[in-house]
Amino acid sequence: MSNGLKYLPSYFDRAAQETLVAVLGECLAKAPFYTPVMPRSGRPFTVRMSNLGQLGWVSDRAGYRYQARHPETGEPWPAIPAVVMEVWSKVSGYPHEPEACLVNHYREGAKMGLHRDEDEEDFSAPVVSISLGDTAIFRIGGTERSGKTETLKLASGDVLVMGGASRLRYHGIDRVLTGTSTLLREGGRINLTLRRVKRP
Ligand code: MD6
Ligand code: FE
Repeated sequence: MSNGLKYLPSYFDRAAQETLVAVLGECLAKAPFYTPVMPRSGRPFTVRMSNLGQLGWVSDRAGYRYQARHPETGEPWPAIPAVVMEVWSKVSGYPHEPEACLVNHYREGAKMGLHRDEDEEDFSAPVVSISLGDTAIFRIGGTERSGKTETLKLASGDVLVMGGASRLRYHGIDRVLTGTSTLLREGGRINLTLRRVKRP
């Protein structure tokens, strides 16, 4: 595909997904999910978040930004595990490492509004996303909010790369289909998005 959108269904088989969940569990024990709030309004997200890497994406009343520490524990984010870094080096086509891995957790009813990932300095790097657990309905449009959109189902083990002309397309999660995966003990969905934040 020349538009920079790469959908890699079943990139991870079940065994690899289980490994990822175990590794993530260790990271999340150190950097627990928390509930971010929207800038200005302070309205809570329905998605819970954590981060891995040198920088983590956060949202609070002051705005959206990347920062080196967990907003609640004050600790640096855990390192991005090697198995996750490996995905970036295999699929990103970008010669520098990502500094950030946002971890989104969707429980029953959680969703994510249409947005663009635009808090990074370097849009020449793609965003690489890994889905685990219940299937999500992912909505993707164009580079204008008003453009027409289409949907894609993201299932457990799928990888999606948004780069090139697709790097700044609007996208979001309409809903998560409860009970479609047995991967996560507590159910729900986890999504990892790997980002290069700073210009190399
Ligand atoms: C999610 N994903 O799948 C939310 N962003 O839960 C994203 O917001 C996203 O999947 C940039 C590139 C790929 C993505
Ligand atoms: Fe996004």
